[in-house]
Amino acid sequence: MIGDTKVLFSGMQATGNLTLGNYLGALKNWVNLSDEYLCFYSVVDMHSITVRQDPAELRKRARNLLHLYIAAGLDPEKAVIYFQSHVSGHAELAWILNCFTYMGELNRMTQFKDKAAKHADNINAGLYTYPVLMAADILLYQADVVPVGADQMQHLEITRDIAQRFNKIYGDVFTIPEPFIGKAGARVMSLQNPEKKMSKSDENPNASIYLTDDPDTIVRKFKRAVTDSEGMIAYRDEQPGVRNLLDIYCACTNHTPEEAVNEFAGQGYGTLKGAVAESVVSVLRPIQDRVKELEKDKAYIDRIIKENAEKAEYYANKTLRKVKRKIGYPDRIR
Ligand code: ATP
Ligand code: LTN
Repeated sequence: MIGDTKVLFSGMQATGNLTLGNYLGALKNWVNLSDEYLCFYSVVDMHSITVRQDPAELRKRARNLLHLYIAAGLDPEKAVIYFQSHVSGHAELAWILNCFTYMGELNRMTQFKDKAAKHADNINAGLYTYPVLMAADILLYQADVVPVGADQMQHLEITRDIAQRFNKIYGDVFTIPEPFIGKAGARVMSLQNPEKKMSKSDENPNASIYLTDDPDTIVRKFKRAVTDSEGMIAYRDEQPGVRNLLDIYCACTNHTPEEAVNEFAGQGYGTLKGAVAESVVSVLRPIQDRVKELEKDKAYIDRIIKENAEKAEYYANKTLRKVKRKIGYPDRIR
């Protein structure tokens, strides 16, 4: 809470190509929240280096992600859109919170287990304490709400546990954040294996729709999407592939599953796939066009980067000063 405005924080990693899952499950739900909340949307480049990155590539992707935030409809004059690495408070608070987090808690994190298995040659301490940096992101701004996909709930729970533990010792320092899960598109599944979530790190490019895919690619990927042999369009657990297509269609057209099932009643999977592809193309086209415009406007983007880093830093420092005093760091003499 800042004054009487509630604070919202969320972030996304600048690793890999963003997918339709990232858009429908996260970005899309962030739009239009800045009237109600003071919103912080970070490009979490510090989290990105928990896996090895090519420096030029990371720099480019981080900036692209900032463009995408704006192109998707976030207003950078209202919401604080910034790079995590520009505000050193994230690293400072993360260190402090590391000292209030148990290894037993971190050992339970499923994302760590998954990523450690995937990057067996580089299981670094940063990957292990990733959730603590995420807790620092959220607590640094005293966030009341955190929009995240279902896969990030465990990290939000550990954030709450760390904050409560800290508050119990030092008094009410941190706001305890609540999750905020959007309805539509909460979990977009892989087009090649509908039991698995669509993920930007999937090796099979046909499994994911990337936000940069052109219309032909989108149509082709949906044509190849895995369905089943039931030959009937229904919204049910037994047909995860078809259900995923219906979910995507609904998220793109704002229809309910019942409406969609009625619309496609008696039709074949080919018709459904064509309609889903078309709905996705019309959602992505304006975003892709806007990204192209923003890429040309370097001066504008530079100003946003500078001003928002300063804004974020101002709020971050307020919390940090309080935390440092509470834990007993000596006062700085100026
Ligand atoms: P990676 O494959 O590198 O783990 P990812 O595609 O799973 O990446 P993240 O960077 O972990 O994406 O997530 C960014 C945001 O997008 C998070 O809020 C996450 O919950 C959401 N998200 C990611 N994948 C999906 C999905 N398939 N459906 C809905 N939301 C998703
Ligand atoms: N771990 C998240 C990204 C992330 C985040 C955050 C999300 C980093 N810090 C703070 C919400 C709030 C992810 O991989 N999606």
